[in-house]
Amino acid sequence: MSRKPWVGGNWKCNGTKASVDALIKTLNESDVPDKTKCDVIVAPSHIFLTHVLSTINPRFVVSAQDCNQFGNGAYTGSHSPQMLKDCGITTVIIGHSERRDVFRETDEEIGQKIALALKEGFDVVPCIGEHLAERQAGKTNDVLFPQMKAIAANVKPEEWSRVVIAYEPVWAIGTGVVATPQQAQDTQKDLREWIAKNVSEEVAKSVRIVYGGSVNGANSSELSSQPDVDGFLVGGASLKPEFATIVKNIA
Ligand code: G2H
Repeated sequence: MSRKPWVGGNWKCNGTKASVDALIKTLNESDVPDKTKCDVIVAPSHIFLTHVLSTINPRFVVSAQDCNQFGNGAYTGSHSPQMLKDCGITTVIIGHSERRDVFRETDEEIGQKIALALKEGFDVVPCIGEHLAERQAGKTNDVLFPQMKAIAANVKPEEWSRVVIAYEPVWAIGTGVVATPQQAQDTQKDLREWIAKNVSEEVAKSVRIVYGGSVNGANSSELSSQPDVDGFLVGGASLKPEFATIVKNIA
């Protein structure tokens, strides 16, 4: 694989001050390969972002799990990219399926968030994924390609180097049902072909597409052997010491 592996830990809405400190200690003491071998990000809840940033080894990049599409102003409860940047955050996950399904975010809003975050200089991690019924109906690409279109419409040619696409089938998220390596490979190959056709061959070759959905220390090795799987977005297992195993399995 010519692209540098990328592994993200999405801590979601989890943690206490004590458990976050314990997790940081575990990561700081882990022997994950250095930044030249693999990009590793951790995405705590917004409330812990500055604490994590000031205590974690700078080998790890600290990411937000979301940002708003408006900037600063009268937007109660939200966090602007400008505010996150001022706090030292450089990466943001956008359009996770929980944002889409629980918070009813649309492709249009997700596109606006991507555009603003990129404009503010962030690395962005847009997420896409199909539901089980959609996969079973053979409509996976009918769902993923419009999601990709909404993302691509908001990325300028020179910004693609700051984009990592996370493919997360919704049926695999937090369920313990992981996509088979072949399912992940086939889908991510289709996504790369879509990018080649609709963005450019160059971006298709260089952009990293990572898989998310019940990744753990045991299944990550085989998944990472697939040519179009450039890494992982990890939820549940990123709260455990096995996160380091997942990184080591792909780096
Ligand atoms: C998918 C993933 C992290 P989990 O949401 O983004 O979570 O690994 O718990 O399925």
